[in-house]
Amino acid sequence: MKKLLISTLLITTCTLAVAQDLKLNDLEYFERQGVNVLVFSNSFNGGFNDEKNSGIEVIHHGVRTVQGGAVRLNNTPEQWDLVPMMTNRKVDREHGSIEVNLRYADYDFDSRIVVTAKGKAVEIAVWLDKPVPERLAGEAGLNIEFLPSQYWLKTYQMDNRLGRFPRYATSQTITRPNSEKPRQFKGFKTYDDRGTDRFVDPMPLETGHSLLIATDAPERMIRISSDDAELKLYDGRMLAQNGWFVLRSVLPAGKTGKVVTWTVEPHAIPGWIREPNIGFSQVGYVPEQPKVAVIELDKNDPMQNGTASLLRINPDGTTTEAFQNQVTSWGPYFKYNYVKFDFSSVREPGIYCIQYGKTRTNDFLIYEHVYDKITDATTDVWVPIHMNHMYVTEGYRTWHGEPFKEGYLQAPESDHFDLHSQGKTTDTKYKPYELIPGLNVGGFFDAGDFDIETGSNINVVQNFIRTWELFHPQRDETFVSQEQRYVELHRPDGKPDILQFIEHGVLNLVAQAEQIGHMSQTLSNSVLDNYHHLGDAASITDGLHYDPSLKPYEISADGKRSGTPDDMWAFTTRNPRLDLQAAGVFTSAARVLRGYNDALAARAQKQADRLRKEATELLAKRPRRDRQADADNDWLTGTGDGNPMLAIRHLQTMLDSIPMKDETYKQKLRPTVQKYAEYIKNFDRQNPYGVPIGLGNWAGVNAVLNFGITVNYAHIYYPDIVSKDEIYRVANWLYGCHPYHNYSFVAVVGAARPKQVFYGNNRADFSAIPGNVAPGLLFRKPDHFENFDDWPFLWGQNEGTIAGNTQYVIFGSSFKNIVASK
Ligand SMILES: [Ca+2]
Ligand SMILES: [Ca+2]
Ligand SMILES: [Ca+2]
Repeated sequence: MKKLLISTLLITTCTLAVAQDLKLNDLEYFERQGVNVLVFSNSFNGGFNDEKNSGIEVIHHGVRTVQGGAVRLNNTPEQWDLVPMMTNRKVDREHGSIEVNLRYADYDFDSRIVVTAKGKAVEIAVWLDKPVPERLAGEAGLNIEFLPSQYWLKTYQMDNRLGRFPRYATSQTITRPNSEKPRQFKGFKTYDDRGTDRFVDPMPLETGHSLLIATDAPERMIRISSDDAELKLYDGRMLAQNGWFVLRSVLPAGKTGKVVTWTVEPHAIPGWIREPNIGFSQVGYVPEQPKVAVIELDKNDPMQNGTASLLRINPDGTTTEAFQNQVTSWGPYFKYNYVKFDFSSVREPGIYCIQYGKTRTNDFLIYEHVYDKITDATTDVWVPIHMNHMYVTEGYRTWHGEPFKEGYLQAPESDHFDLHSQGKTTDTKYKPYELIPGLNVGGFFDAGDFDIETGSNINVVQNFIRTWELFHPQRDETFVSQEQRYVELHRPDGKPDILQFIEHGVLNLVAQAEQIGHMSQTLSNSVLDNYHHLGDAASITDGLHYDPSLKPYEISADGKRSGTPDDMWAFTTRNPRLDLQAAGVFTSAARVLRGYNDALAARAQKQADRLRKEATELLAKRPRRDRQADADNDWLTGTGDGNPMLAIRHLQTMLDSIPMKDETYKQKLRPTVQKYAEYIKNFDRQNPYGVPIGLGNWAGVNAVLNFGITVNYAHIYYPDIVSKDEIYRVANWLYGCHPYHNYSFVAVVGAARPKQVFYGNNRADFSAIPGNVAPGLLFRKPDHFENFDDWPFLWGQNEGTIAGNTQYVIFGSSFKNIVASK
C-alpha cells in the first residue's frame, strides 16, 4: 500500500490548495485536498458490534487511518464492548457542523457530539444534557482510534515529552474488579479471568493536553489538543490483537453542557495527488484474451487523458516499448476518475509492465499457461488446513492438532455471539449440556473462526461435487487418513483430494443427521472467551469433558473431565429448509461416493431419504407465507409463473442441471441465457471494472465469484450467446484489476504481487494461508473503497470463508478448463 501513499507530486498550478480549509462537502463530510473527516457516515450498526469501521473517521491521503471517534465506555474498546446507537444525525451547512446523538440503552445514557470545521482543523465537542450516569462515571469518555500498522514506529510528542508508537504491544496494565467493568455485548465476557474475578485494564502510554503525532511522516501527521480535558494515549492491542491506538478523554462526572472539547488537525501535504492505481491481472494474460488495464485517477490528477505504454522486458534485462496508446475515459465512479488502456492487440508471449505518467507497474506475463495453477494453493493448502477434527501438518510445520476431542454438548436455550441462537426446546432427545456423541468427525472450519457452520459446510460439499462431476480433477497432493485423523500436505496418497474433501464434509453432515436426527445450525463455541481464539485449533478447548461438579479449572482424578466450561455446543433448533438442503447434497454425495466409500454413500442416501420426507411434511404444516421460498424452486421444475428476473437469479441452478436433462430443456433455457448476456454487458456501464461491485458491510467477492461461475457455465453450454471474451472479467478483478490497489485477492496467486495479509486464524501473525480469497473491496459510505494489506483484522475485507474459497475452486476450475480448450 505504501506505493500509493508516498506520491507527493507537487503541482505548481495547485497553489490554491495550500491555503485550503476543511469544508463540509455535498456528501456530508469535511474535505480538503488530502484530508477527509467523516462524522458517522458509518455508524455502529454492523452485525458484530465494534467492527472498527464507524464513528468519526479520517481518510488521510487516501487511507482510512482513523476511526472509532465516539463516546465509549472503555479505555481500549474491544469488538464485543458496547457500542453507542446513533439516534440522530444533523448536518448544519450554515455553521459547517455535524451533530450526532448517541445512546447506550443498557445504561440509559445519552450524549451528543458536535463536529465543526475551524480552518484546517475540526473541533470535536461532547455535550451532555444530563450528567454521566453514576455507574459510568470515570468510564465514559470521548475516544478516537488510530490504525496501528500506519502509526507504529512513528513518533509522537505529548506536551513536551517525546515517544514512538510501539511496534508490538508491551505497555503496562492493571487489574480491576469485574464489578467495575461496563457490561459487554449481551452480557458475554471476552476474557477468562482464571477465577480472579478481575479484568485487565491498560494503562496509558502518555497523558497531557497536546499531542502531535507522526511529524516524521507528513501523510500521517495529526495534531490534537484539548484545553478542558486531559488526553490519554493507549495501546488497544494490550487486550486484543485487533485493537488500535486509542486517544481518549474521560467525561467529567456531575457536569452538563459542553464537557469535552478537542481540536483535531490532520496535516495535508500541499497539492497532494494520489498516485494512479493501474489495475491489471497480476497472474498475467493468455495471448488471445482481451487485455484492458483500468487506471484509477485522483480527480486532481492532471493526467486525465494521457498515453499509456506497454513495456516489454527483454532477455538482457532492458525494456523496450511494445505498444503505446491513448487511454480512453470511462468517467467518475465514487471518488475517483477512471481511464482504460487496451493492449489486447499485444499477443506475443513475454514479460511486460505498464507505464502511465510516472507510474510503472510490476511485471506480468503474457503466456499461454499463466492460469494453469490458479486453484492449486486453495486445494493443496487452504482447504486441508481447514479440515476440522484432524491433525494437519506440512513439512516441518504443524498447522493444528486434533481439535475438540471432547465432542459437542447439546446447547441450552441461548443467544450467541456469532449470530446463532438455541430456541426454548432442543428439538432432540438430549438434555441441555448433555454430550451428543459422534459429532467430532469431519467438517471444515467456517472461516477465520473454528465453528462448523452447517449451511457453509453443505455449500462446501456441493461446491466440491460440482467441481468433481464436471471436471473430475485427479489432483492428489494431500494425504488424508480418517483412521489416524491425520492430514499431511504435499504427500500424495493415491486418492484424488477432491473426493477426500467431499468425504470429510459428508462425514460431519451425516453424523449430524444420524446423531441429532436433523441438521444443526452450527457446532460452535459456548463461551466468547474462546471464540476469538488465535493459534492452534487443538488448544481452543482442553479436550476434557466438562463436568460441572468439579471446580472451575479442576481436573478429575482419572484425567478425563474438567470443571472448565469450554466444550463446544451443538445448536439444534430444527430448520426443515436446511434439512432439505442437506438431503439434496446427501443424494449427490451418495452418487459421487459410490465405489469410493460405499458405506458412507449408503449412510448419506439413507439420511437423504429420511430428511427429505420429514422436512417436506414439516414444511407442509407451516403457514402459507412461510412457504414463499419454495415458490422459487417451483419455477425451476416448470410449475411456477416464469418471472424472467427470477430466472436470471436461478440461472446457475438451471445450468447445473443441464447434464441431467434433454435437449428440449437446453433450448427452453436459451431466452434466459440471452437476457443474461445483456445483463453481463450492463456492468460495463455501471462501473469501470465490468463486474457486480457490492456496497455492503461484507465486501462482494461471493457475488463476484457467483457471477464468474455463471458466466463460465453459460459460455460452456451456450458459446454462441456468451462469448469466451466474457469469462475474463472476474479473473481480472480477482487478480488485481480493481480499485484501491492492484494486488491479487487470492493469497500467493498472482505472480508478482498477491496480497500479503488476510483475516484467517493466523491473522495475529500478519500473514496469509495460501489460496485464501479475500472478500475484497469494502465500501465505506459515502464514497470510499478499501482493502487493507498491512492490517488483516477487518473481516469484511480480508476474511476468507470455506464456502467462498470452495466457490473459488469451481470458478477457477471452470475458468482454466475454458481457457485451455481451443
Ligand atoms: Ca463462524
Ligand atoms: Ca489425496
Ligand atoms: Ca472441555
